[in-house]
Amino acid sequence: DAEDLYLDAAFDFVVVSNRLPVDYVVDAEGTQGWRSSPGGLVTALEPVMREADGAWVGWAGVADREFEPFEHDGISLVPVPLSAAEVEEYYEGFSNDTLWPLYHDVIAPPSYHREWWDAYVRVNRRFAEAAIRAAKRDAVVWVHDYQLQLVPRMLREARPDLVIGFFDHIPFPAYGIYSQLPWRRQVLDGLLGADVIGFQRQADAGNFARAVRRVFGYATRGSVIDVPDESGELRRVVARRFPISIDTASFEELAARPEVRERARQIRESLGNPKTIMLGVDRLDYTKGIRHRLKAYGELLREGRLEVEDAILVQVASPSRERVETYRQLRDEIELMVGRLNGDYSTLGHQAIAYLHHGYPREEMVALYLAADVMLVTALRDGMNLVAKEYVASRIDDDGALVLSEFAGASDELRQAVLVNPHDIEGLKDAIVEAVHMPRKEQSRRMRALRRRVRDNDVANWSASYLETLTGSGTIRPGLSEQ
Ligand code: GDG
Repeated sequence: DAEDLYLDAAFDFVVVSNRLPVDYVVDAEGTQGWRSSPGGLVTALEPVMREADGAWVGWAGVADREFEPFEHDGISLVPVPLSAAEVEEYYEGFSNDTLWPLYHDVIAPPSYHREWWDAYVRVNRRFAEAAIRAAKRDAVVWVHDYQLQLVPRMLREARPDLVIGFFDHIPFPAYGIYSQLPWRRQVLDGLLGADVIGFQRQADAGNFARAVRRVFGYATRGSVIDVPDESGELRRVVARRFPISIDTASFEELAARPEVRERARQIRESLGNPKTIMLGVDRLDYTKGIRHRLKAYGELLREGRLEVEDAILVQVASPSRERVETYRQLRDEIELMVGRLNGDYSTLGHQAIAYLHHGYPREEMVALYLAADVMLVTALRDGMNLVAKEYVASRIDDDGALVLSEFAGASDELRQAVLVNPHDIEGLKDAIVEAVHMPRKEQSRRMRALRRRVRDNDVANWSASYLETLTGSGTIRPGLSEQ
């Protein structure tokens, strides 16, 4: 009964993402609780959530556990349960071993398994149902990322009253690659249930529109796609770029704190105050181009264009998706390379690479950004790459140099970085050397322009501009779709 759908609905604004912005923690005494996992998305959406009576639907990160909806830090959270088998098939399998490699231009071979697809459909339905129960009549529902591409269509079918948004955080590949997906039709159809489909780059939106033309033959005009409903009537779907960003002010604030600056000085000192500290910060993922970076750095040492007495590479590789085989292999390869390079080039007094397979608190990350003269972002494919923006935002003294892959979405905006094609190892080496020797004046000219960019487009601008396109205004108002 349609009215039943609204029975426990309480919210005008519902965000749906694979993970809730909290972690479940049990301390030494066995006390259970929730800890915020601060990310850009929460920061951006928190104010909207509070103002608009919002809720967040997502998995709590613990398999085989059911949690009741609860409130944390003033945000209503609606947990969606996943079984251990679903985590394996929907999350590690279809999301991270099918879609992730496929959408990143098959840097690693995607695996296609029909059982994984079945689990993906089932879990997407569960997320959709949770959102349907949470959303008031005419509410705005904003679905995030590649794990939940079927949710927009499921929402529309059950609840045509809703305003439905989707944002894709990762690239959308060219049709020649996308067309490998055995379920290419269903996924496109799932996305087309949304009113607005947001992408990081114009290129992603273009790839999506082309796929829609090829698979369905629908007409597209610029960012508008005309999607016929069952009665043949055309519904207008917008697919365009909304480049995501960071909470710039909070990075600037951290970078100005005396204790963070002191920590940056300590880091430099503990590394022996070298002339140049180079830094890489990535989840340990094959899309990030860590191998290419290490290869280029090793050759520069071999050729004597860099010396371990003057330079060190600090590589933070935060643990990621460790139950997926490709990621285990990658870790072995990277650690073999690091071991070889250190064996070949380190001296008793000077290390070639400081390799850290850890996650760090935000303050420590900013201290590292402040300590680094050169930041290396060499992704082979990356939706945006927030690390590049965080480095820039933290450089409040307008110095330092950013080497940035043109295959990261961030390169559309951060034009004053030293842009590289990481596949071109000679070019990458030249870019690193250029960044290392960049005169202070030029660093400052470039960094000022880069910083202006991340200040002008911070994450609050991003969400406001998305929601404005979705709702016709920046705020969520009840009864919107009736207007
Ligand atoms: C996906 C897309 C897109 C990393 N290690 C630590 C740590 N981090 C933080 C970074 C940054 C975030 O994680 C990583 O964001 P990225 O954008 O660089 O990359 P993905 O994780 O692949 O994110 C990407 C993004 O979604 C947003 O749409 O830009 O393209 O792939 O914020 O700082 N943070 C802390 N300790 C760590 O050790 N505190």
